[in-house]
Amino acid sequence: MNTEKSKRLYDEAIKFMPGGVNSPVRACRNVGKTPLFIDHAAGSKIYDVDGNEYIDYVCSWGPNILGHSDPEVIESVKKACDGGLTFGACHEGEIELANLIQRNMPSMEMLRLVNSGTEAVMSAVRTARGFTRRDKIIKFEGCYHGHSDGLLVKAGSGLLTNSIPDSSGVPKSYTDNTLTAVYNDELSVKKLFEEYGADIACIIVEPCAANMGVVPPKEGFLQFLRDITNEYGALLIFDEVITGFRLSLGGAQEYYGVTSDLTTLGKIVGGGMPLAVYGGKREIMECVAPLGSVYQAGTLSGNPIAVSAGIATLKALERNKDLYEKLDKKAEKLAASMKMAGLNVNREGSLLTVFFTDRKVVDYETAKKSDCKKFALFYSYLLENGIYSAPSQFEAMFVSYAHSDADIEYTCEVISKFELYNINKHY
Ligand code: KE4
Repeated sequence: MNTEKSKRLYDEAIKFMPGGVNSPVRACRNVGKTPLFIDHAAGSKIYDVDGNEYIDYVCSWGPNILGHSDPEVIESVKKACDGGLTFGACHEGEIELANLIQRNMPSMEMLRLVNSGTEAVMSAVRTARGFTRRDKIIKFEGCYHGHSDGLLVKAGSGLLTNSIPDSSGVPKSYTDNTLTAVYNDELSVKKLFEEYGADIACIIVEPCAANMGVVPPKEGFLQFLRDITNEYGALLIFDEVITGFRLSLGGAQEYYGVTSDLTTLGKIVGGGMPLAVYGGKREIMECVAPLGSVYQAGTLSGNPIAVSAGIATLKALERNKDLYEKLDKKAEKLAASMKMAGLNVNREGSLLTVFFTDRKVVDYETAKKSDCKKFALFYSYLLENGIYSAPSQFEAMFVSYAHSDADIEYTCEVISKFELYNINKHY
């Protein structure tokens, strides 16, 4: 692949932005590459500035479940732009989007639109603390909930990728109230409740972890979290920024049959625009200003352009009744080809990760055992064959509705040869 223009642009970008990027995991440092600069994307394809075409399994880290540049979403955004970009005031679209969210995720009896998953999680945790009048929270090692100070503890995604599990610049006092447990390990949670039970405001969890790579919850784990939070009067927050509208129309809570007190959404719900949501039980959300004393605000929250993209996306998901079944079949085909090639893959719905460790990956410790150098080979091999995937062992591959059978078959064929590639070229 000729990527000369990307390289030239990267040399410019690093003069302005740390690592030349606006989000660390895009930097491709840990796969020994410099990032591609993308010119445009449509459907399942993404095109770099050198004119190379790739089948895209990053999907902008999840939002593009319909594929890139979905005509209805684009049309909806264009139409909304004609009416003005932002009012800083109420508009009807907010009600329409809230209704679309609530009728698919009924546990979100009351909700607030914000601008990023980080903001949604930060606000949900503050609301849980305000409602319970308790300070401590439990998160799980390897789960990533955005970059608000109190959650940058043994976090996944870019922190795991760059081996900085706890960010500098966060005063110890900001994380003193953040307790960490082991994902899929009920005993580690029980011990924290036995020691701190009365002071734990909430558990926040990715109901299917996808920021240490994809690590599904073991049978009964989510119900256990539901039961123990009920027992101690703590709230259960499902961070569904990735799983919301990804695993099903009702998110992970419908998919696994366990309902949280508060839920955060992002990515898909904004249709590719900066929009996220937190919400849950009415009595909890009534603590949020202006009704209650938990303060949260945002200049561009619920702006008409992002809202129009969210509405168009959720309407499309509701209309395409076969979408989730089709996504599941496509992802299953990919997973099967990975297993045939001797690869260790975790899959949940249309989320997949190939791990380069012989052991089953069930938590942060087993995920960290993965050989990131081998992952980098896999990443480069896919890229050289026109397949664009996340440049990190600790992220997910996303399948979209736009991935055709031909895309999937081609990808399976490329993966099937990886074993040979490994043997012939690198081992
Ligand atoms: P944002 O602030 O990036 O919109 O959302 C933060 C967030 C919260 N919760 C979960 C479960 C998330 O996965 C995320 C963000 N995900 C990462 C990728 N795994 C975003 C990509 C990036 O950081 O560049």
